[in-house]
Amino acid sequence: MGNENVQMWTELNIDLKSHDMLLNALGPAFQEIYLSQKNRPAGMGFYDFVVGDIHGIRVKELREHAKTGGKVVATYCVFVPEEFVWAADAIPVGLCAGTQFSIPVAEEVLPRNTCALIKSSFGFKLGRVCPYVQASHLIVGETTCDGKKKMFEMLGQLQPVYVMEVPNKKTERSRQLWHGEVLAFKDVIEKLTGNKITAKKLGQAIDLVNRRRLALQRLYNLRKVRPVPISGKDALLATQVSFYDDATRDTQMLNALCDELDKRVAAGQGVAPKNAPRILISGSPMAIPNWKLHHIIESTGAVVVCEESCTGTRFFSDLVKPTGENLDEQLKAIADRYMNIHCACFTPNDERPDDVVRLAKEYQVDGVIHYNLQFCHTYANEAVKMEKRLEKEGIPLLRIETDYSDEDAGQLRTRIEAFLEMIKH
Ligand code: BJ8
Repeated sequence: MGNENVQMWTELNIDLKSHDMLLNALGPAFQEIYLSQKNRPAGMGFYDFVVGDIHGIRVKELREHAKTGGKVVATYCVFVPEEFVWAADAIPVGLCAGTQFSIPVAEEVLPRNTCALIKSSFGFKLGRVCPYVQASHLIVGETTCDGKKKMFEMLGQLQPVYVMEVPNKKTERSRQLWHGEVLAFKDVIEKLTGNKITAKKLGQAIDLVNRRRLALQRLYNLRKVRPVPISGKDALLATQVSFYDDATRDTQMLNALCDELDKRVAAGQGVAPKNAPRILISGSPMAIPNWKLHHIIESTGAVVVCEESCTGTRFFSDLVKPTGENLDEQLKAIADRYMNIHCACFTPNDERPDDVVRLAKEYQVDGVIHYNLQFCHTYANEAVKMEKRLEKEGIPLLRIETDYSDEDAGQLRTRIEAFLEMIKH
């Protein structure tokens, strides 16, 4: 198995030496952050296995797909409508970009004052340490934030990249632009794969992705219970894995995990005491292996019960409305669903604070931690609005700005402990 993987990575032009260092760092971190947790659901065994073989079996599946002429389409943002990729018999993969490891090499090219997510993703390509990037036939970017769209220009010099234009406003004109972009994306995928996207195939893909969204909704609904039956870290991991696992298998595993959590709830069994402070995290996405904030919060005795982020509710809250097998209606339903993602890249974006207030109530939270990656101006600016809005609602908020390094871990812990002390009733 080991040798087979090495051969596969060599064929993918991976820098084996750096790659070894990356995997060797991941193992102990996962052990400390995840495997040391007590009272975990047995269903998390699947996710532990996935992380344990993070660049093995799934990459092999992608390669086998490619050997039979199938295509792999990599994405960085939840705006890219994966339904078209599945409908053309290609496989979408949400790329990670959550590690400090790939940042130094990226900083040789990108400005240092770029957010960690952008630097990490670019560094994966430059350093040739990510087999998912290497196995992709097309990377799909988007014009969400300035840092990303300029990085995609540089990435395009190293690998085929297509960029979708995401509007900045939510006006009718913007919706029309987005509708046109969705149509154009369908054409791009048809051209890449040589497969026509029919209404039947698209209907099946809509159903496939909706089922996974429903399974994630089910998992999150279980987190509303007190005591909460699963840790925030574990729920985050299950969500992160959904970005690149096979959608059918992922849905099955999520539902199996939820079946187990149902039993825990019925027995009143939780991962933290009933009175443990419940925290909602709102802000930038957390890609694998970015577990830093959850780990700090949960090792202070609090529990994260919800993430209002693209590795949280923004990923799955809305379904694509099933419309039957009419291609025009399906395209509209897809475009409408994706325009409803309340990313900070929109102006204005008043729906996001509304979402946070609603979620804070639904998940019975004691406080919100607003998380933004350093140098991410859109989320940093929205933090100001969020603070005012939550103050009005009487919901305590702590603003955190950080990156992927561990340098500020002690300082963050102190601030979080003080916040928890303040919100204790
Ligand atoms: S829909 S949140 S996944 S863009 S943190 S790279 S915004 S400077 S990640 Fe995002 Fe799509 Fe929006 Fe979601 Fe830029 Fe900010 Fe970095 Fe960001």
